[in-house]
Amino acid sequence: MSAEHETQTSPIGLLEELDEPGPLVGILVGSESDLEAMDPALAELRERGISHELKVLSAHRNPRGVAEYASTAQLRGVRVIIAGAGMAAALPGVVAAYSDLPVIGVPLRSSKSVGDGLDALLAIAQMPPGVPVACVSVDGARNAAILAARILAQGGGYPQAPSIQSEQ
Ligand code: RP5
Repeated sequence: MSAEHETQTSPIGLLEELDEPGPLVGILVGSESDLEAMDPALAELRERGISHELKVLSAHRNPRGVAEYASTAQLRGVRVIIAGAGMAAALPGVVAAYSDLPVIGVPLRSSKSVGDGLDALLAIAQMPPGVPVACVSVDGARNAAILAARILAQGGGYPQAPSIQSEQ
């Protein structure tokens, strides 16, 4: 991976970002080429009046940027992350590795897909135990937004929370 793909944020820039309340839903995509396929998610959230933000962050081309976003999203008030990616779709899984927020992965079909998006579907669904990602259908952006809305509609917390450490 070459250095020019890395985005550097200064510690001061990060602190300033933490001061601003974030939207409830963070939508990430792995590439600008994914944006159109995520339009139904944005439309659904807009229609429901749910605040959201959209960022292009590639797990492979900008892993540091993804780690930074995922590890600070909850502090900014984000409560659900939707991540859409195609091909070797690592983005939702990497986000889930850096955040305790619920992550909904959207496998995307691209012109370079194997099996019409089967590559991304498997990459997103086949997460190892302890690092969960909810996976919707190929190009299922609208369902991801509906699921995010349902998660947001639930009350917070549960009694006797188990340890967040997963059993390996
Ligand atoms: C994935 O590779 C992206 O999510 C996208 O679906 C696919 C192709 O990306 P580009 O080469 O169009 O940037 O990481």
